[in-house]
Amino acid sequence: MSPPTSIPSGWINGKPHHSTGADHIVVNPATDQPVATVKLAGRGDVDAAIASARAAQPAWGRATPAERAGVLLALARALAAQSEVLIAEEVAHTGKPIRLATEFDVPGSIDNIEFFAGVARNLEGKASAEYSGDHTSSIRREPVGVVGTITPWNYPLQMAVWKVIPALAAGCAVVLKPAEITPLTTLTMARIATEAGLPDGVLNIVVGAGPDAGAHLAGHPGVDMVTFTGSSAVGRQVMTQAATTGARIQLELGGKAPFVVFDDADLPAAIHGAVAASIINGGQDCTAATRAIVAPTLHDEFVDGVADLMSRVVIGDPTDPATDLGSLISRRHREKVAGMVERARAAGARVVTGGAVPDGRGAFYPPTLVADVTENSEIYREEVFGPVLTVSPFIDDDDAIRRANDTPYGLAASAWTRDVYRAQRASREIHAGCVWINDHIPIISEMPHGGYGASGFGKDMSTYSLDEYLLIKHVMSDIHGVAE
Ligand code: TXE
Repeated sequence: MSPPTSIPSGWINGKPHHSTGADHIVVNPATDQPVATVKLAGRGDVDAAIASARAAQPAWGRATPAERAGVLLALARALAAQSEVLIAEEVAHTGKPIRLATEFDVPGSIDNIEFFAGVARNLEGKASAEYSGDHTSSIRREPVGVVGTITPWNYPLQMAVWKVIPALAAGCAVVLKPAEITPLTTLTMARIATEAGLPDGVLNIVVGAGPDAGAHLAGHPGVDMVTFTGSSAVGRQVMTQAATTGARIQLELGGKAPFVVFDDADLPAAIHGAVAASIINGGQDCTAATRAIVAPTLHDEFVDGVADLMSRVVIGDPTDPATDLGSLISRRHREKVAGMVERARAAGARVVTGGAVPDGRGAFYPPTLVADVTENSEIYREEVFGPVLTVSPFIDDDDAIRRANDTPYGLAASAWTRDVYRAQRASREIHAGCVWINDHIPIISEMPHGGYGASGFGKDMSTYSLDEYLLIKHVMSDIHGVAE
């Protein structure tokens, strides 16, 4: 076997950057084979990336919105032209199905960039208004400055795009630390951005370990804002690190999305939706359906339908376009998922389908349905982040809403009903940043994504996201000219 390709430790000031840190092997979790080695970036490399961003930001911030939009459009076109490379890399370091990378990760990223290229030209401030007889007031929108971004491994390219692109559209410069286990597509995006005309230093990447490079970035005085997607536990640490400098923060943390099926729901649609939304990306999606909460009259039929459909999911080689479910991100993560299912079983829950770790290569894990779960059990309360759905009956509509909200998380939820009043009630009373009605999972660049409660705060995507990266300045002018 030939040694894995050596990749740079980052992209700094428009060039590949090589550190002298420890070797890290990037593994294809579906084959257990190494795909690349990288020398991990450390604190000095983060310092260099921040210095590069600080030097580049003022000129980028002064570029006209049309100039910034032009570069973003060029980047979108260049990514589209090189999408085959991005798809192959995304599949190789995550083990996700190529169909998902082809239909969602890469085109979704490109669409998001095109959206923000348009939004970049709509930096709305208030025009002049006179609230005092002697002054005229106006609002300027200004870039926050240098943004430090830390992203996870589940959607490496999309998570980078969601954070980086609105920041660039606003005139910020960025230092991005991807999860070190999935660095390939972020490095490729940075290279393509430079080739597409993004000025050197406006986007910098450092591939380093979380507690080292990540923590240093989050607490660095040269960073004006920290954005993070990842676990709630690390999100809290990042908040503490950012608090040492007073940087602005935006956090997208985990979820435990309820999937509420009322007794008038279109049951086949709900069954299909539950399976699709619980296995998407191997369930390693913070909005994935995790807790089916089902009307007692439909519960048994729902369990049978979901179990049947789960047993027909095509699991295997991620590079095969027929595959629905690839591997999980790592064998270590699979141990976590399998451990939670085993502990649920030991505590008396019923594993209706799935729940067995397959032999052989790769971190594969089957679609798994767990019934008869108690409300205080680990599997019902904690984020599993695997293709695992629990199902429990509710008593009445009040109980359904109570159960949906019985979690510290609040990222996403869905309600399945044909009754417009039930749908209205669910959309008002479920405490989450997104409530789908008769669907679960779709997202669009124009609409915000972000959580309530333990799922974090601030938004990705949409014009709300652009606002995160902009400061508001009040300019107040005396209208009398030179004072007498
Ligand atoms: O996430 P981490 P992990 C959840 C999911 C998963 C669990 C653990 O439940 O099972 O989190 O995954 C960087 N200072 N989500 O351990 O550690 C790290 O290098 C600064 C939900 O992989 O939160 C990576 O770049 N940074 C989530 C990023 O944080 C640190 C997606 C995320 O990794 C750091 C992923 C530190 N001290 C996992 N420690 C979602 N919301 O979609 C780590 N990092």
